[in-house]
Amino acid sequence: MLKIAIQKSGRLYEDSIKLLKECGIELNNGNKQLKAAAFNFPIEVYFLRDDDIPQYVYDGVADIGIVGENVLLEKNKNIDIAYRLGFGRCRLSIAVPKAVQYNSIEDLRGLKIATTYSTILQQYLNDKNIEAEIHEISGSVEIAPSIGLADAICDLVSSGSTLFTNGLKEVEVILQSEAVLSVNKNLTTEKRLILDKLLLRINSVKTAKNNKYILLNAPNHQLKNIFSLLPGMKSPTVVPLVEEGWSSIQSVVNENDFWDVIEKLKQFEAEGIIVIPIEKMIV
Ligand code: PRT
Ligand code: ZN
Repeated sequence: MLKIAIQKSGRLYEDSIKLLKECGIELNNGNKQLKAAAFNFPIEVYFLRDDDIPQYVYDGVADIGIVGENVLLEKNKNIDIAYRLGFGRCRLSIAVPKAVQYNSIEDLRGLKIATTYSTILQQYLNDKNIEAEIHEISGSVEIAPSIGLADAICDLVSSGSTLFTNGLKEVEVILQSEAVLSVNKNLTTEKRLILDKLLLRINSVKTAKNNKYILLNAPNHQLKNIFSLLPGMKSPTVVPLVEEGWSSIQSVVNENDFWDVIEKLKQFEAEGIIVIPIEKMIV
């Protein structure tokens, strides 16, 4: 049995549960209890505060945990990252009041910076050779400058609207973060095997999300051009159409190149282009 810790409630909860579901793992009960067993996979889910997850994984109370990389680095525990999960994206940044003139990191010298991320911030300032006073607080960091508690802040940012509404501007990005699957370093062979099975499922879900299945018709004289755009998993599937000189092509296209590829396909006389989401993809 593999024990996985996820956030009990908060920004990572929904996506963590969704990921387990997409991996075909069904839980017996909701997050009202501290833990829930899956009935179709040897895994037990612990619902915890995100700040506690690195310690639990480090101690082996949980074997693995889904947590923001920002929290993992702040807690500075010796645990591995097995997978970058691509949700809960944000950045840890330093911000100062809008009216303050800011030219370079040198301007932080001697300032008082409020944060809940003192470990990461201290490390960053050391690396940059900047001496500043770190004022650790437990929440509502963004109001610290306006109440005279600090000259600057270091906090998580996603849309930037919290900074904006508090009259602050982002001046340095310390870290780009996302949710990660963290793993205890001393898993037994049995647990490692379950983890490998889970990773195979996670990978197939994530790969599927990054790709689309594409079907189209094209005149045969354009096939070479079209193949150069659509490498597919091995190579594209081509089926002749009843109409002389035409073929139907099936392939897989990466989400990042998607619109680019579609535009070029049209230039190569492709017609009847159909795009279908992929549920799982094992390469
Ligand atoms: O109760 P528990 O301790 O488990 O939860 P929490 O309140 O400590 O954490 P939670 O749920 O707020 O965040 C969990 C994780 O989500 C964080 O550790 C990050 O990895 C990730 N994440 C992604 C964020 C954000 N985006 C985010 N925007 N965490 C916090 N914020 C906050 C930020 O602190 C600031 O107050 O949102 C505000 C800024 O957002 P914008 O959109 O206005 O820029
Ligand atoms: Zn927390």
